Amino acid sequence: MAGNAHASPPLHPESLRKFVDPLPIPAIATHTGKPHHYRIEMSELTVKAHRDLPPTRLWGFNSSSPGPVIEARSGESVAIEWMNRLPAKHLLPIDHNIHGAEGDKPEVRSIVHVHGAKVPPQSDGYPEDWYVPGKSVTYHYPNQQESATLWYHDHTMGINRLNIYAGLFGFYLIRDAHEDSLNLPKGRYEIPLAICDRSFRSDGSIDYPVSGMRGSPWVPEAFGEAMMVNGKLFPYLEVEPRKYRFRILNAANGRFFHLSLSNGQKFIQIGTEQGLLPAPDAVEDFVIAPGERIDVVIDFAGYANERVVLKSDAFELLQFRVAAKPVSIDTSAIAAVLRPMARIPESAAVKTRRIPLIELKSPNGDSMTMLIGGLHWSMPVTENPVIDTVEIWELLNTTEDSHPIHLHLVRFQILDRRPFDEPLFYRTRRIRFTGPALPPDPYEAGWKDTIRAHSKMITRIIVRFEGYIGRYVWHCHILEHEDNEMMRPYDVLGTAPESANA
Ligand SMILES: [Cu+2]
Repeated sequence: MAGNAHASPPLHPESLRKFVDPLPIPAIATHTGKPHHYRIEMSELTVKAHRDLPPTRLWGFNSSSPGPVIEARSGESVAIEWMNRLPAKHLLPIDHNIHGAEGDKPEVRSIVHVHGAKVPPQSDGYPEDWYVPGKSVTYHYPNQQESATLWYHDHTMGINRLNIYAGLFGFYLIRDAHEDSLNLPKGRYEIPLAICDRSFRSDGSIDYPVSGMRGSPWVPEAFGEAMMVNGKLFPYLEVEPRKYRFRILNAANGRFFHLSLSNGQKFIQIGTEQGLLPAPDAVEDFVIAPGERIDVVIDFAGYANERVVLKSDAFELLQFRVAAKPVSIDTSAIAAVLRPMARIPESAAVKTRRIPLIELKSPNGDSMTMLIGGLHWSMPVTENPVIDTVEIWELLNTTEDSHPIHLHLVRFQILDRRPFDEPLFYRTRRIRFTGPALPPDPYEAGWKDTIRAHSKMITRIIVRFEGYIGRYVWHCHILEHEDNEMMRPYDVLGTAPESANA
């Protein structure tokens, strides 16, 4: 259903000529003159999403969506002044029934979170710490963590899905000496790819779906038919027949991408969200959920003069045009050992929490909300690990959807996923497993910060809570779920609570 009765008709992306626009490569952010200090401004901008489409109004950072790439070094802190220079009126339909977006709240608000960053709580971008146009905050990022592919995005209570859909996201890369020593492809041979889906109208404007219920536009999922890579529809990239490193981010609100290459060639995976894998791994195809990142090398040597398309099932996303020969000899390497990773033994866990993911439906079967632990955002904190302890969290998914669950502050490892008898659990709260525990997918073998909790399965992760004490959040990264209560605060405590909180 169209958001506006007077709007121009929907655009059918298949009607557009493919691969006529070069892939935009986000600029590296430049500091203010003071080293390690950045000023990043959120504002409205106009882009050409495709050669044959009229200009599109979006929101972005420093006049770009995705925003500029923040490049940080491990162990060197960075300060960023995040300035809200957005207009007073929102680009997309707000649902004032959603908690945190009530009618007494200003329409346009923002707060930026760096996804995957280990930061003190006061710089994490707590969803309720939003501010209005004309204001800014300065956040401090210690970067006391290994090289990794992070990203920044809006996290405002109740309108996060709309702010990100409008374009408020970008890459934040942490590098370190160990990664440098590996001699991976770099410079013009290292390219970030932010993938998302959108709906457009033929006048070039973006369209966000609405429920059709007057006054309650929220929808449980927003999918578009137009696939954007770095802000373009069907772009192409000229490459040399040699190795390239791609940092792939799923920046979509709700779409899972199933990526592969049209020539059947394999990706060489070198990392997950939180850094390098122990060893490279050839992978023919993989699923990447909203919020997840995957770090891969594609070697175009042997494909000179060919066209190779990055696709997600039937959707064509990006065409690589491989040149006849490389400009110079490819001296980059993919080491057999990237970064050793010790498995956290289950015996190290001081506590196991089993947390159900639940969907509430209206009498006519429509999804009303999804909840973590059956609790709303405003209810008291229930997850309160003690700093420097290890816990196992069991995500018991009773819903029909796979939910990408993200914990702020920490990195974790996946133990396994195991199917259970959901109707029995619904009636009696008892667990009866219906199959064996399944190991993580091969491409999930590294440090993660976002994990797909599959339908009717218990997904187990093991986490060491380290870094800082204080209040953080964890949530589903399907943004329509997150905005409508599928997010909970959690506390990292300095010492164990007096009485057991079981
Ligand atoms: Cu979800």
